[in-house]
Amino acid sequence: MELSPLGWSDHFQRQLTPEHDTLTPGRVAFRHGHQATVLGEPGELAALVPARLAGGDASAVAVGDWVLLDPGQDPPFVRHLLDRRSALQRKAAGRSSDAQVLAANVDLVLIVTGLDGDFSPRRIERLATLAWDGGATPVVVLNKADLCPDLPGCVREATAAAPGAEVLVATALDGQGVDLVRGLLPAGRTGVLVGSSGVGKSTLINHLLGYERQRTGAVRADDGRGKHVTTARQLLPLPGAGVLIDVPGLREVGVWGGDEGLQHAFSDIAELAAGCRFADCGHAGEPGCAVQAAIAAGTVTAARLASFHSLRKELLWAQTRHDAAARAEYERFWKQIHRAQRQHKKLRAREGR
Ligand SMILES: Nc1nc2c(ncn2[C@@H]2O[C@H](COP(=O)(O)OP(=O)(O)O)[C@@H](O)[C@H]2O)c(=O)[nH]1
Ligand SMILES: [Mg+2]
Ligand SMILES: [Zn+2]
Repeated sequence: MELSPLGWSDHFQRQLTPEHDTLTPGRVAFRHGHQATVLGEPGELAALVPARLAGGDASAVAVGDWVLLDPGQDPPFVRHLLDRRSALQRKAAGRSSDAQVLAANVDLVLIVTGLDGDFSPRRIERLATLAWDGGATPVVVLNKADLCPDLPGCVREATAAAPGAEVLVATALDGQGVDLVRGLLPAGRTGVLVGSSGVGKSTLINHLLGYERQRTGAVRADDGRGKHVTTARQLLPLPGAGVLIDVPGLREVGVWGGDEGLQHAFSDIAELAAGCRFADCGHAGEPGCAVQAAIAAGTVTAARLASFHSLRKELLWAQTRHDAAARAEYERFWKQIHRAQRQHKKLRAREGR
């Protein structure tokens, strides 16, 4: 198996030193605890992951990682985890402030939504924030177009929810739109599929692979969701194209990371904010707010601004757990909101409203 179609690049080559001469690079296609499936020049290998790389946090081996294997051992042993060039990460479950890597070294995050009731611009915003934050580019895939009564309306909403992202329309059931997805993933590129269960990810994957690799779930008539068909996170090389990482059933996903992802995912609001009268405008009712003006003019929805505020709050909160500077920023954020609310009230009182 050649490495470059799998995503091997200078970024990884540069990390090799002479002491690594006896080791073999490979890409992690699957991991369960200490066991991993690694794709490399010899083909597909079952490898062992040592305890220090087998935890649940960002320092552990994740699907999509490049590792160096010791082929002298049986089974081959993972010796090194090479530095990632990007990663789709979410906040780890529970009270922990750690990140969990869903997919490593990804170019594109394909946000798949079904147009049969699953469609939610708010979820698209959340996933786009994670994508930008991880150094990847989001792409929105609107699937089940056959079931959508207002396709142009949904495309418009999705486009507004993810500025800078391509929006594709597909009916994976009969293969429509599959070529558009394949076109985004030439050899060497990596895409990760995310979305709720039942939106058609496995159907799309089967088309891209050209055979029925994955079971697909029938939709329950009562709630429009797919039956629970559990599969694990895994990396799949596409014939004649790049690789795809499947992250099944991602319903709850906590944002994690810095502010850049959010600024990118809400670039329209960030740009408008430059025109607000106050440099630290919280867009919460201050006078001369360009964002509120855009809402009044109908170019930005109030729901989108609310989503921006709540993701920002969530992000800052996650950061406060391990970072005093972020805690100060969090407090500043709330002070600003409260000040804006007070100003707003005063203004209204003065205007006799
Ligand atoms: N009507 C319609 N159904 C689809 C489409 N794509 C997938 N489905 C169906 O939706 C259900 C869930 O699909 P599946 O690929 O298992 O979703 P996953 O959970 O995201 O992997 C299956 O019954 C599919 O046949 C589509 O474009 N249109
Ligand atoms: Mg599936
Ligand atoms: Zn403002």
